[in-house]
Amino acid sequence: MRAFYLILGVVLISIADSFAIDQNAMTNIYGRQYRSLNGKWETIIDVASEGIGRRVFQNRKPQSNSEFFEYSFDGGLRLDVPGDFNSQLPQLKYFESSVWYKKDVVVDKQSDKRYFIYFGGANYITEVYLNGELLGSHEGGFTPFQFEVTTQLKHGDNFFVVHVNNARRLDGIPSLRYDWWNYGGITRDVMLVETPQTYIHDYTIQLMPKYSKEVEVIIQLSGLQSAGKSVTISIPEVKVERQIKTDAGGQAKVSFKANLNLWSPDNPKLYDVIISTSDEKVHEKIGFRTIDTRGSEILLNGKPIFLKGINIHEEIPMREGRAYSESDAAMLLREAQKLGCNFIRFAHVSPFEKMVRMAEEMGMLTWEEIPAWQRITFDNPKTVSTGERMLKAMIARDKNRCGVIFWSIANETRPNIPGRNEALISYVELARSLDPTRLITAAFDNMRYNASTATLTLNDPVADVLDVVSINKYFGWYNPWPVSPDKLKVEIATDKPLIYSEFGSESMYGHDGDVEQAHSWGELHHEQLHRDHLLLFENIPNLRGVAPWVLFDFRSPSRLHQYYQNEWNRKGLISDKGMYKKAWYVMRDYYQKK
Ligand code: GCB
Repeated sequence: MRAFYLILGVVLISIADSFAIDQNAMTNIYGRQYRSLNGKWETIIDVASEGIGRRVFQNRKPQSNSEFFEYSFDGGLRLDVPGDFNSQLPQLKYFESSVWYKKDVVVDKQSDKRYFIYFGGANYITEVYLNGELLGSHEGGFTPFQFEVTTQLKHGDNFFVVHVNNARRLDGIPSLRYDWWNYGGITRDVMLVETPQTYIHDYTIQLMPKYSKEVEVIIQLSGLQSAGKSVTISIPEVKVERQIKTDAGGQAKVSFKANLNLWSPDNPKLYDVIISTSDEKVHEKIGFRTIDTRGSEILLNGKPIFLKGINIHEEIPMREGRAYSESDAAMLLREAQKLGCNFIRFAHVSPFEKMVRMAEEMGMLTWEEIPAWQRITFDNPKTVSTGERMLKAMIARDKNRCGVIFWSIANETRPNIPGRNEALISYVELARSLDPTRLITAAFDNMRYNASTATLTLNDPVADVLDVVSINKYFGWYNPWPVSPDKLKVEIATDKPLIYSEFGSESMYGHDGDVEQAHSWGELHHEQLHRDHLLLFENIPNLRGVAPWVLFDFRSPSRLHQYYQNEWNRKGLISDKGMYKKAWYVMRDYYQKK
């Protein structure tokens, strides 16, 4: 009897475990058996968030003459998914509240399968309902999530209702203020995923850190049969095939040496990797490289590298909407390529998965960030754990992308924000424990200028624990040059690699202005400012990468100059209409010579 309860206990614990795992998104969604739920969804715009009280998610219809419901999706606005709602209708441009989405789905349900609804991303708080019942909720605009629907899904007719609210929140990440458009809604792909009863939930396949030829593989199954199951990993091109058995927790680990042609910007080689069990086969293109630091060098596959970078927002300026499709990714990434970049800082988020994959195929090294932008309420434990979840989800989704070399834990947060140092240091530790194969960084703007020595320094406990320190400084724009650029010394984290992760100024394409006047919003001043920074860069011994702010002019409601800005941040090297500004040529020439 005791043995029976013991076994029952183990079974219950593993069910609970697998349930917990399943709420985190499975890896490599595009390699799964799924049905896209993209397309038109019926919607209700709900400015005052009345829909919860009215139980809109039940989608009820009157059954008697006296019955009525003060809501209905029928005959209403239909919005595109994926796609932010703000850019789909002029009236929604400034909308920051609730939208209800509904989709009818007919399912041929198989009794030997499990089913999940998967969201690539929705901004900012999302509640998902199936056939009138709440499945769960998710906070955060830029990371994927899923809910298992195996028991709730019916054979035949079903309806999903999704409530997305993009109101700014003091306790959110980002918080109330940030310098980009708050595009809300179901902004990324949605799919209904079908898996076997025990399925391959997650796997990590990467070269071990430090210049090494050892590939480490960790595979996690989910389901009642996940213990003691055989799993095979193979890379046919290099004749690797290993069969391993999962442990009691459904995890299998193996490492092996392989003669791999390493991925790099000049050689973006990816291999077809296959993970399989008796029930399932998942394919993915994976590349192998190592990224390390040695003193102030960044080493890619053991060799020093300089990062010729650019900052990119997840926005298509010509459409004035959030980027989400392969053609959007191709447009943005090709422009980075034309500029001569080998490196992209995805600011300030983890962008949609197809963009990260395409960047890797093109040989771009990339930086992903959680949107911990400037003032975050780090003294609120709820906010700190939201950031942790974002970091985990970002790493979980893209840990097999060799192109991603940096996880960034924050942008321009200040040490005097209560709780900030403890929270960020804990994020660094968390990121390292989850992923030892990448470098951890953050961008700082709290540098001090010492006039007597003409030196810029940084004193920040968070910088001390990073692999690579990154600085954002707008000399010639927010701060006048304190001395001429060639006289300025930068002594920041001198024993580590330093990245100049933002610099720039605003200009209107086609308007020359006065080279001396920032307030002329002219291209001549913008161009000269970039030239001046190139002089400064020559003096920074540990500089290992630069990234101008920013590739395209982008929309931001906090830009209030009615003539030159009119809700646009004009720091793009390329205008909102796609025209190259003079500063673009300065950077293109610099990158060609580097
Ligand atoms: C920054 C921020 C970035 C802004 C930029 C600006 O330091 O990191 O998000 O858009 O400056 O233009 O002020």
